Amino acid sequence: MEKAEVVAVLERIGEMLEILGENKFKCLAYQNAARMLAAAPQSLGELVESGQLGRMKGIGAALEEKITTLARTGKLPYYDELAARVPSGLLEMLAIPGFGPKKAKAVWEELGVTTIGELEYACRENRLVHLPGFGEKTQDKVLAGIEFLRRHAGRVLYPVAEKVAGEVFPLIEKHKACLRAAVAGSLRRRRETVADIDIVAATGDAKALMAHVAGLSLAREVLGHGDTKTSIRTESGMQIDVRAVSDREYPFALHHFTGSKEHNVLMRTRAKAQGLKMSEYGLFRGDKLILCADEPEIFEVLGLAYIPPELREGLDEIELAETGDLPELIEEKDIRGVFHVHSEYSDGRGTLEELAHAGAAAGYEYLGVADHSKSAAYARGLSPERVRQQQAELARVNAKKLGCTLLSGIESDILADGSLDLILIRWRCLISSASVHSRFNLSEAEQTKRIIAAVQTRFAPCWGIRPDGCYSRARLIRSTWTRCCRRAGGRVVVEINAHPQRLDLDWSWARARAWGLGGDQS
Ligand code: DGT
Ligand code: CA
Repeated sequence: MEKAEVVAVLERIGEMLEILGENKFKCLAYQNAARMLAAAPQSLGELVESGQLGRMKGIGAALEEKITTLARTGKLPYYDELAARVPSGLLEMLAIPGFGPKKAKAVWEELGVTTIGELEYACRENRLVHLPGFGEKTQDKVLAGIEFLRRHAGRVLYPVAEKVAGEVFPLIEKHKACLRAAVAGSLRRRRETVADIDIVAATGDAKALMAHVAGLSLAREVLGHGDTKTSIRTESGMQIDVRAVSDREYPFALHHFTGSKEHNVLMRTRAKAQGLKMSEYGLFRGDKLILCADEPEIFEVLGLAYIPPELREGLDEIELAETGDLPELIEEKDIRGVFHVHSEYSDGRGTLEELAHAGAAAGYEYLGVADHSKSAAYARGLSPERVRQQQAELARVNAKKLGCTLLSGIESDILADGSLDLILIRWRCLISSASVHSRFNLSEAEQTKRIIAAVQTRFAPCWGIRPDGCYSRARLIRSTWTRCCRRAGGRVVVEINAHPQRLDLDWSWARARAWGLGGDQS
C-alpha cells in the first residue's frame, strides 16, 4: 500500500472512532499518526523496514504494528471491524464542507440519520435546529454543503435541472435558425433526478444553430461541437446536449431522445411487428419514410394512444395505450389541498394563520395541519393538551374565512409495538397520519410486524410510513407491502412523498395494477 493510502486509512479510523464515540485521545492518536506519516520525508517502505516508524513521535507500538500490517498486506482487520459498525453514509457525510465526525455522530444518534439524503431531508424538516451544538445557521450550512456536493456528483434533482433548462432553452428556441425545439430526455419525462439536459431542435441551418449553442455566454465549457450535436457545460455544472435535426426528422428525434431507452425498445419492437422500422431518423416501411408531423402522429401510426412522456418508462404503457387505458396524469390544477403540513406548534415554521394565508395563495381549498405527536420529542411533538389548544386556535383562524380551511390532524408516532402515540379520534382530528420516527434499528421482521400492526389501527386513516424508506428501516418487499394494503382493506390512504433522497414510496408502486393487484387495493 502507498503512503498516501495508509494516511487515508488512518484518518478514516480516527473519524470512525469519533463517530462511535470513542475516547478523544484515541481518535487524536490516529489523526496525529496520519499527519506525522504524511509529513515524513521517507517512503513508507523505508520507515517500516528501518524501524524508524516506531521511533516517530506519537506512534506507539500498537500504531506501528497497524501501519506495518497495512504497508505489507494492504489490509487491516481493525479497519474492517470499525467499517462494519459505522454506516457508510455517515462517512460520505464527512465530505460535506464543515460537517465533521461529531456532527455525524449527533445526527446518527439523535435522529437515526445514516445517509446524505436522509440528512438533507432532516434539514428540510427543520430537525437539526434542535440538536445540541447545531442551530439554524448550521442547518442552512449543511444544506448548502449537500447541494454543493450534489452538484459535483453526477445527478441533480428535477427542479435544479428544470431551472437550468429554463435559462438555456429560450436562447436556443428563439434563434432565427431554429424552427421548433423541445427539451427531451429524463427532464421531459420528469424523472426525480436528471443527469444531463437533452434538447432537440429542428432547423434548416444546423451549422448556424450549433455555432450559436457553442457560443452561448452561459456555456462555461464546450464539451463537443459538431454539425448535428453540440454539448456544453453551464456555470452550474450541468451538461446540455443539443441535437440539430431536419424538420421532417424532428418528431422522431424528439421521441427517441425523450426515451426512456426501455420505452424506445418497446416502441421499436412494436414497429417491427407491424413490418416497420423505427429509429431516431424516422419510421420506415422498407426505405420509405412514413411522414409524421408531430409525436402524436407517430403513436397513431403504431395504433397507440398518445403516451405522455411521464409514462414512457418501459413498463406497461404500450399495452395501456393500445387498449386506451392509460391513466390520466394529475396536473397541478387538480390539487385541491394538502393533508399533511406542520406548523410552529411542532417543527414547522408558520403560524396557523400564516398557513391559512399561504394555502389560499396557493389556491388550496383546505390544508391539513398534522403536527408531530408527543413521542417525537426532537420535533417538539404535541401533547394532548397542546392538540386541544391548537384545535381552538384553528377554529378561530377558520372563523376569519381566509379562503382556505384548516383541518385538524396529527402525525402520530408509531410506537415500538405498532400502537399509536395518540388515539386520534379522541381528539377529534379529521385527518391523521402515522409515521415511524424512532427505534429505527429494529430487525426487518420486527419493523415490518410493527408497521403492519400500525396499519391495522382503526384510528389512523392516513399512512405516513415510507415502506421502502430510510426512516422505517422496514424495507418492505412488495409482497409485504401488498399484504399491508390488503389487510387494511382500502381504509388506509398512503402518503407518497416520493422524495428520491428519502427513499419514499417509489411512484411506480402506486400503480398497483402494474404488479398484479386489483384496482381496489391501489
Ligand atoms: P439521464 O440523462 O440519465 O437523466 O436519462 P436520459 O433518459 O435523459 O438518458 P440520456 O441522456 O442518456 O439519453 C436520452 C435518451 O436517448 C434516452 O432516454 C433514450 C435515448 N437513448 C440513449 N441511448 C440509447 C440507446 O442506447 N438505445 C435507445 N433505444 N435509446 C437510447
Ligand atoms: Ca439526459
